Amino acid sequence: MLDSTYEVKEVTTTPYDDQKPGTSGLRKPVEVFERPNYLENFVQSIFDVLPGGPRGKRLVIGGDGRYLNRRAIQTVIKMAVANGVELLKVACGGIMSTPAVSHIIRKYGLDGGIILSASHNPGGPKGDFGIKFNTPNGGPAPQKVTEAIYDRSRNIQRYLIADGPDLEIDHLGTTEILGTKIEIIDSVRDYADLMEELFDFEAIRALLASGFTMVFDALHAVTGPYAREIFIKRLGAPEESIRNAIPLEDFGGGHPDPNLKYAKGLVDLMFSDDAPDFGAASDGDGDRNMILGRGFFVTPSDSVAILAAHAGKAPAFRTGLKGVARSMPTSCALDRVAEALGVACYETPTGWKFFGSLLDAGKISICGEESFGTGADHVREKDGIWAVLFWLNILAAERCSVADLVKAHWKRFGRNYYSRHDYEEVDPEGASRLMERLEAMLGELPGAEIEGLAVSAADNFSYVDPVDGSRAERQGIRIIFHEGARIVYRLSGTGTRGATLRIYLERYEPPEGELFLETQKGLARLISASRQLAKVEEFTGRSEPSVIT
Ligand code: VG1
Ligand code: CO
Repeated sequence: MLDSTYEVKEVTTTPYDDQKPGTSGLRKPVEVFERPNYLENFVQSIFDVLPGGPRGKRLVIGGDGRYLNRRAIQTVIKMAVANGVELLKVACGGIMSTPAVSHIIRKYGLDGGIILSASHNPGGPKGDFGIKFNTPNGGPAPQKVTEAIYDRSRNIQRYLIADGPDLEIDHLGTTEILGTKIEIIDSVRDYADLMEELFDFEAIRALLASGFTMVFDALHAVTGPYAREIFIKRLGAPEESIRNAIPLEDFGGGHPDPNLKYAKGLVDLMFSDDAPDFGAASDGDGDRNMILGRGFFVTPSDSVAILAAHAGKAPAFRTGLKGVARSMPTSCALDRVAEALGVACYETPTGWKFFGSLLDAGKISICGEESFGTGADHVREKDGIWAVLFWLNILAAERCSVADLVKAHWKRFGRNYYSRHDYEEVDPEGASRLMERLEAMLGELPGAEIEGLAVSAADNFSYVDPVDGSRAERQGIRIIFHEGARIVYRLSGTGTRGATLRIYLERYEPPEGELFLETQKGLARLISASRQLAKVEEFTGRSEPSVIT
């Protein structure tokens, strides 16, 4: 009991007007979070909108280890104490992946969790920071909750904090301050145990013992300790199978974003003569994954489709899938698998929060996004290590190469050529004008031809949640061509500097067609149509995207 050293203070504050959560929580440059009371205002806003208030609630807090993580955790602990929270589980060292937080909320029946992360955005004093609230189902707060937090943040007048020394968070143990129980918990064990229930660890162990080689790159972000426990300790992979496994406050200076540009070290290795059989990486907070074979990149849209097609090989899905879902810009490869399996395929707006209600209602088992996010009903977040284990489980059953598995999939279902072109940090005004112009053109597009491609439909995607009827409007402009080709335009909701325009390109090639073109070649006509139609160069000043995946 440390009561006498802490004193509850009520601090008068003034609201900020920019605390609107985006696709995945509140994400801003570190310097913004360092403004007086910026973090405190947002945390108090979260507490204030908890149903019935914060008193007596049971919560968990963890983060991705980036700069500001440790300081912010101390603030949250002291505010939780002052607000009468009954129990706060704190990740040891402050480090816990997003899917692991989701699991802890569910396993211990908590009232929610706070995740300190800006996910794939760079870290360090000049990088980004973020904070996100997850609800009792373990998932990101749905829109009505994030809106309530935002409203509260614009009116906040005071917050409560227990003044006193920082708490030691690097060793497991329990302590109590002013009636709040604080438990420093192992970040890894519960999660690793869950994975062992879902997948055939024995088969994966046998695969790894048979000479099959793998490299997992944690990009100096949160998954390092998880990868060590699971791949090395529990599955017997040799030490050199994990890279960049120590979490660093600035992720070693890189973007902790597992894609072809930012995970370059791994990509170069996988395309070299020394490539192992399997390569994978995860992002800052451990919810994304990139899968590679020797000399082969698996697009995330194909990945989720392939996982669904082979789901029965994992113990978790032995009895089949209830249904599947993908975000709207994700390719339709998954739809074809769903059709073959005879299950429903839902199309949701971008962002994991929309999958939550489908998962809770038991309508889907597996879901995914084109942005390297794949997940299932075991938690309510996308899950990087889970996806890697799922792939290993399938490869252990099939005993073939990654490339052969993907090619066999295309030969059965056809191939959805797919790519995303990002124009990062462009002028926000130009980007909005580009979108407005497209929106104004929607009515006249059907029937028109662009680069010889005939438009069959055009809209700005809106979504009605089939479970609770809530609506999300204007989630991305879709231009649909005959024979299943699509261009989608969206502005990012996670960027913190300028605007990011994302253009998603997709074209379907049937099994008997030309399946093995290089992706950008396979999409060449569509790429040029996408730039021409939206006058991308005129509005953004860029002739080429900054990231192609
Ligand atoms: C991006 C991705 C989206 C993902 C979101 C959060 O959002 O496109 O698919 O859900 O990041 O991912 P946007 O609005 O920038 O396109 V993460 O790894 O922050 O949790
Ligand atoms: Co992430």
